[in-house]
Amino acid sequence: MDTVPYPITGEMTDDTPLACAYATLRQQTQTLIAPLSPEDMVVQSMPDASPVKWHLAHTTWFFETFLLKSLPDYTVFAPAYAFLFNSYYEALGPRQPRAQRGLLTRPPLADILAYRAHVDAGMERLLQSDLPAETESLIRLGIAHEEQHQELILMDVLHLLAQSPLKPAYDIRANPDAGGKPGRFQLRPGGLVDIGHEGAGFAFDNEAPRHRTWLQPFEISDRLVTNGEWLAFMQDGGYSRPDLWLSDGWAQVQAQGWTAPFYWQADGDSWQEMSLRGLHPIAPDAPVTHISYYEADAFAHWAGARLPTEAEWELAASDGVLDQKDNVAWQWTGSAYLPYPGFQPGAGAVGEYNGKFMSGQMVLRGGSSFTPAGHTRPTYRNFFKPEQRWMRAGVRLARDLADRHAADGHDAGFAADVVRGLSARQKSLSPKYFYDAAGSDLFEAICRLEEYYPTRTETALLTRIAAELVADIPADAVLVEFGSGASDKTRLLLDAAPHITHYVPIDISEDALRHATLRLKTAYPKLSVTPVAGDFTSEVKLPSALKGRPLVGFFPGSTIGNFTRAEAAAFMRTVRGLLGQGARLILGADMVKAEATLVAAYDDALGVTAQFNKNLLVRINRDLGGNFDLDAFDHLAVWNPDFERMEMHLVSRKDQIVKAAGHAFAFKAGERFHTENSHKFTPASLARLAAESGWKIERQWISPAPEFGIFSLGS
Ligand code: SAH
Ligand code: AVI
Repeated sequence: MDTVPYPITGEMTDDTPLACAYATLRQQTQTLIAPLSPEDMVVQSMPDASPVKWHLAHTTWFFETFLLKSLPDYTVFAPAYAFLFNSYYEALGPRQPRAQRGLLTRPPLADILAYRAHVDAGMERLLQSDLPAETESLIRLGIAHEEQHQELILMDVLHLLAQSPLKPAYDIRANPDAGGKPGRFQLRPGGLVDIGHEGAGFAFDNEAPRHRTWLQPFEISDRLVTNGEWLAFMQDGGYSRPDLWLSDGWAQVQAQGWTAPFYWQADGDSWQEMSLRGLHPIAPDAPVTHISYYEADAFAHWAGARLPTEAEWELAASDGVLDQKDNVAWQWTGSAYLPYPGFQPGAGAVGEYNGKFMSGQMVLRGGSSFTPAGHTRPTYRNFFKPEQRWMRAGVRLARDLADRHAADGHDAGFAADVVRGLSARQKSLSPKYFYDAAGSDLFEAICRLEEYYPTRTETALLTRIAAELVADIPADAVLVEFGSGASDKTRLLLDAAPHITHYVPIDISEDALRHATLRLKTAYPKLSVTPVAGDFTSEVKLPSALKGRPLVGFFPGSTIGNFTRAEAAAFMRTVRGLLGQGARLILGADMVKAEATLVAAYDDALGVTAQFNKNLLVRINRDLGGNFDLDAFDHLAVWNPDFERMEMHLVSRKDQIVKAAGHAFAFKAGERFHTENSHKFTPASLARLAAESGWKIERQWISPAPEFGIFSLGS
């Protein structure tokens, strides 16, 4: 049999002439069933799914009933079909019970195809006449209705084929879902916004009226949750921890024995997934699909986030900040499916289309790879029961701003520090504020720069000495990392010391921490990872479950250089107290070297470091209502020989007044806003620092130029 690719291309719009739209629609349905055998089209695999033959007849019945039946020149094809193919319209009389649609072996498929041709002929005649607007809208509704059934056909066929031990493909050429880019939470200011459909184009009745609603500021992920992330959730006991689940969801987990998404199937230690292409290994970067609302909600809870409301989703979609908006999977929202204020269902039997389902269901937004092209829109409200899983549903995360503040643990102080820092004679701010989500990404980009030698040099050194470095780490040790960022260097230690069983990354950047944790959990399934989000200069508490285990501190990257000498000593004392008597600390510190090498590392040719520096202004503008003009400041990197440190500044290009955090600050032309120190060390200055803070240098390794040092300290 010839197969055809899906989804159906040849997008139809509101401007497509009606007769053409109708003919295209009906042809597209025929195309969709081409890969199926007559047997495939009769079976009903569960009460929620209908046989394809029934879909073919029901969509035809819709046009016959609502448009043709009352016309003088139309003959009803078969009066019995009114009972067989009515779906749920009470006003149109009794019908075949939904769960028994699969018992309709008669009429045979050939009769249904003849029924379609008969109705198509009637519709063609109707479409040739001059139609009142009301009839045109009913035809548009019939078209949108059959498009919905085109998606249902794919959902139901997938469910049917998944029941077969042969796991057959509907179409081996069906497109796999592409993985997204790493993804980021997009901050949306919210406020008084309008949502819902308005205007001339087609929309279902449930999308109107457009109305005003209030949104607190929020953050929404620009991509969908991936299979890899879902795997991490599962490995962290996602399906066995009642604390993550809604009560009804937990009841479903137990009653249905859920341990993975609907179409996942264990294959030894890994997982396979049934799709329209048949059974295949899951792709970690592809979005997770076929999960219930309950699972989506539990995942969000586990990830320290929540599902977006439908209004948040619609606003973000209209603002163009969402990737994978409508081409992979419908996205569960946290909104119950309810009428909008002022909602009026259509008159007559079609009034039953949407309105009567407004209880006990949740809204999904977007569209999926099963949705016909052009069918959906940003105001579209799909809805399903929270336990249903056979639809192509996925997850997009959202967060309250308050969560982010609480998790970062420093935002309450951000405004105060900015006001204090910009009010001082020498304007300055702690470099810890560089690391919002964008700042963390920019830092990672810096690490890949030709001129930024520290990352490359330290990584090479760690690789070379890893075995010696971990030689005396005891079994069952806990590795505690300060300023862990992407946790890339950590892997060198973990690979050399598989007997490290616990890892505690501490970082102020909640986004960096979340990404690193997910990646590490996937790469080291046996490692227990307990991230701690917060400022390591304030009081850090280690997870109490780890008490009594041997602790090893890890502080790479020369982040120690970002403290002043006094702060560095105080920090090292705090770390000693935290790790306890007998602990070890592996410290990475950049060494003093030629000024030209240093300046180039902090003022790269591509301007990435300048962007990192200016991101501080972006952050003040966004989080503190600032109005910094990025073009009115220059990035400056200078070597300060007196303090043996690189300094970063933002230099005002002109006299200007800038507002932030409800205050106004004056900048003179040429005035410097000091944003970072990066102290460089010598063996002697590091020995002094260790001695001042109660540590002993037990071993040290210093790379050949560009010199970078690794110090193994004991207490
Ligand atoms: N260790 C990594 C990352 C170094 S970048 C490496 O060597 O490549 C510095 C990291 O420290 C960033 O991830 C930043 O978010 C974090 N950081 C900076 N100041 C911090 C603070 N006060 N508390 C906790 N983390 C901080
Ligand atoms: C994180 N820290 C050690 C980096 C440094 O080199 O001081 C941050 C950085 N600033 C500019 N480039 C990189």
